[in-house]
Amino acid sequence: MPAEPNLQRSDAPRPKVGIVHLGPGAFFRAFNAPFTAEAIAKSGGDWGILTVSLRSTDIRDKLKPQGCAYTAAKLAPEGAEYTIVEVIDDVLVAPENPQAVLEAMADPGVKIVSTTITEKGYCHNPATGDLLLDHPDIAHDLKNSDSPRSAIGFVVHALNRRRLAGHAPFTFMPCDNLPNNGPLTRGVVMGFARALDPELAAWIEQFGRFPATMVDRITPATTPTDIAALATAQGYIDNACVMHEPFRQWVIQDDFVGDERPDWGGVGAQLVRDVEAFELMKLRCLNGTHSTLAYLGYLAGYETIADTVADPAFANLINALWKNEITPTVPQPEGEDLMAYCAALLERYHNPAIRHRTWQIAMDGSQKLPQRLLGTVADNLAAGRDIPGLALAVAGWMRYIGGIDEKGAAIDVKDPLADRLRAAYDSSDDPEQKIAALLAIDDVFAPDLAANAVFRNAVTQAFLRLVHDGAAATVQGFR
Ligand code: CS2
Repeated sequence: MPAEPNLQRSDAPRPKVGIVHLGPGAFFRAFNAPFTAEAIAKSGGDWGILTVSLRSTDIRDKLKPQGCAYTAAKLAPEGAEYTIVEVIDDVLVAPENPQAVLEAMADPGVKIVSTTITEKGYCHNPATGDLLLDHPDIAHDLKNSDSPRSAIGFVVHALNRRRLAGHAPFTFMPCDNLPNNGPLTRGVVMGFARALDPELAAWIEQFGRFPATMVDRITPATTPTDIAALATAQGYIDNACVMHEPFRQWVIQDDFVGDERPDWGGVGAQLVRDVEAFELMKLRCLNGTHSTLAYLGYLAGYETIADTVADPAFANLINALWKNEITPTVPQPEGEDLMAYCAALLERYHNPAIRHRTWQIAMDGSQKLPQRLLGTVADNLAAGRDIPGLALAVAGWMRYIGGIDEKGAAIDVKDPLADRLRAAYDSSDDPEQKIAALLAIDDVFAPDLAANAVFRNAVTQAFLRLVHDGAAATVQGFR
């Protein structure tokens, strides 16, 4: 049988580049890029995207042989739909040529720089939101204006080039799951700029724009099995394909330099004045329960989210979390119905066509917990409400980062703080001491939360149950 040919880009005209996007991972390819391609198809505009990998060559090596075209596969329980996306103009790998990246970002034709670099890419303290000036990449970038390593370093040095050349700044639009990501990003950019040059900082303060966004589409990492299934279905090999759920929601604060942006609103994005309530709803209702299912589901031996929620005890746990502990802390955003939103989430988690691994979501918990679970904990404590489900989720994370599963096998814990977390976990055999050592890590736990006796006690009790009974039985017994 002949092998399938590789996907090739069509010869449709290419839009000029108007966006530089840092982080061309699966989420960007399943979400931002198709939205932008649709906006161009509907309303035109020079909004081609130059993407930049900040570290690995992997995505460039997959996309370039295909002319940067790739397939986005929409996987519904009743079947798949495939779209070939042709909006990426090129992929640069920053460490190979940081100058080329800076030049691209400084080009006045580029109006927007956006990011999907995951939480840790912002080099901030997750508990406070402040830039980590002693982060090795930030310390490096403050001294090396021509060869930055971090996204923030690239953004500020490129903004400086634009200022010195007399151009307007680009809009910097973060698209990661961070609380209030616009103001947070403005804060880390300003922290860097102030440390670099007060005049530059004043210019960014005056002219810079940092729209907040809420982004949502479940997009598991692509596997070799996905590539093979696509080849069977479509008759070509696409090494850069992405698999995603049908649902998508993009809420964008309409605050762009010179009002210049693609017509995302024309293709379903919500352009609003205030994103914060949408972001809080999404981080707490979706990502909070996603992380809960990831840690406890992994410990219980479940490979994917769909497998985990197929266990009625886990579905019951997150239903109770939404009802009793999460939605009471979330103001209802305009046009949303919180309980309907959560019911739809459960449906989305059940989608059997989406194989989203618990291990993948469990990654980088130190960067995720504050906005997904701990803010919700703090609000409940302040209101005098109990936190049995949230405490169990936090205890599940603690058990997970301990690095040994319930059968005694090693867990491959991926987290920028993995070594610190493990050292704290291993610092004592006494569970209370262990938990005290973890709670003392103030990149994750704000000191007043760590000191709260109700919280400490609830987490300790849940942790003891997990160790004693295992995750499956503990979730089964959850009331
Ligand atoms: C997930 C998110 O990996 C994770 O931590 O919770 O990537 C989640 O799938 C998206 O935020 C959904 O929009």
